[in-house]
Amino acid sequence: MSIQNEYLNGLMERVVKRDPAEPEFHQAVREVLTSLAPVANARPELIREGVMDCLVEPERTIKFRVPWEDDKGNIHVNRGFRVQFNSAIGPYKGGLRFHPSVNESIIKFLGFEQTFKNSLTGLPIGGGKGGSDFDPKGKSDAEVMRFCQSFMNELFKYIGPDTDVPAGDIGVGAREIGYLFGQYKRLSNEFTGVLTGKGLTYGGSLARKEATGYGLCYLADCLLKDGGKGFEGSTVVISGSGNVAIYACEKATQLGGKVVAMSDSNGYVYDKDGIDLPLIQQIKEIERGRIKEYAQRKAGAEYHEGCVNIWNVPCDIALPCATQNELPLEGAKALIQNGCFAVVEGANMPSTPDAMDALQEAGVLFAPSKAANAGGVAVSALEMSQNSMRFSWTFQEVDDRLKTIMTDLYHNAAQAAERFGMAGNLVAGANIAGFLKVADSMLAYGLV
Ligand code: NDP
Ligand code: 2IT
Repeated sequence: MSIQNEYLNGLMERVVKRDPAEPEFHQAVREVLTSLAPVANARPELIREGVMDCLVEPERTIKFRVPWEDDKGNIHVNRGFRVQFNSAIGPYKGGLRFHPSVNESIIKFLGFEQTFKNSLTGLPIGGGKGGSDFDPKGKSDAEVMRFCQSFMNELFKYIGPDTDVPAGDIGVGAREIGYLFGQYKRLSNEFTGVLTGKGLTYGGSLARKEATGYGLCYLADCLLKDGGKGFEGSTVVISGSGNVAIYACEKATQLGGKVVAMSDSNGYVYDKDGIDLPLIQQIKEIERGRIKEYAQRKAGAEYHEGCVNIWNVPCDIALPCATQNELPLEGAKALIQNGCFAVVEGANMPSTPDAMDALQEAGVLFAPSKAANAGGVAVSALEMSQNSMRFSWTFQEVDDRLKTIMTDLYHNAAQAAERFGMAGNLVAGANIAGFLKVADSMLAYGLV
């Protein structure tokens, strides 16, 4: 669909021309500007006052070299990034991704999306993202530690508990956050809530580890109920087997769903009896192994090479929880053909634009990532609050807040879509609701 506002169309062209080699960033911006056209048509001051132009340009991009030494004494040089996208409603907040595919386009798309997602949580957090093309896979703990320390030696100059608060994302979990936090503490001589996703012994929040996956299912539950469906008795397929996928599997199962397939970047496992989550956790969280080992250890389970074929597994509910553009048009068609009635995005931007269009046109209940996976960053913001208070809430307290946040978020996005004549379109609703709070703050500041 083209952008139904002439100015925004021109802006989109300028974004592409300015950074032609950033396809993921263009994809994220095009989706948002398409949704925002009716808002810009109704409120021309947003264009006149420069809000739209500022929205698509990061406040600051930091790019740095990260030299580190492997266990054999060889020196490697990776590239580090932090994109501080928008601080209109709070300190920059967003994860760090360590994956060989990381480049400026990917970090910019993630930082851009984060701005709207964080606004949707209703909490005071701006948008940012960072990472490196470092691959933690196959590295020893000592190598990961040296890399994280070198990364933080540079990053620490630009972050702070009231400035920019990073967290985890792909390839950055509890181990990496520990090394990063330890180095920040050492360099700054301060113990502050500068990172979230910390270990429970040094300022982490209960339920942060579970938050993205749980929040995803809480939002899915609202969407399913509105559509006259539910997890109870449903067959569920979840791509990925990392932090988001594992806790989505746990909550979907608790809510009465049967998860029959999970994946990693090499392939997927199908278990008709329902995924044995403790076995997945043993393989992925403890042994840092590959998902194919599941089929070797679990009677009756099958392993199939090629992660994208997971969408051919018949299911009622699909939860893509691995990475961007992992659900292409062919996958969407297979889901539709097999009677899937809901797709709820756990990963950031997992559906390609044509897949998203096909799912929505077919009447599949669809929740986009910036709404559906906001539970992780929401509990990160609760971790910041607890750190500031030097106090911690119980698991139940955090989980209850998470549930309320996801329920409110769902209704706000649904109402925003309705208000602008797009009832039932959560993609547009999430973009609009996330945008309005940021935009009104930017207007209040004047041109800065
Ligand atoms: P993890 O590193 O814990 O897990 C990532 C999972 O995705 C792994 O199973 C990985 O497989 C798989 N994966 C990664 N790249 C690809 C690829 N190119 N193709 C297929 N599978 C792939 O990361 P998270 O679970 O934290 O993150 C998953 C997604 O959720 C990301 O999009 C992230 O941005 C998003 N997200 C994460 C949040 C969080 O709190 N952690 C919050 C909100 C969103 P393999 O082991 O083979 O690489
Ligand atoms: O994409 C995301 O929202 C995250 N990776 C979590 C960010 C955070 O600051 O907790």
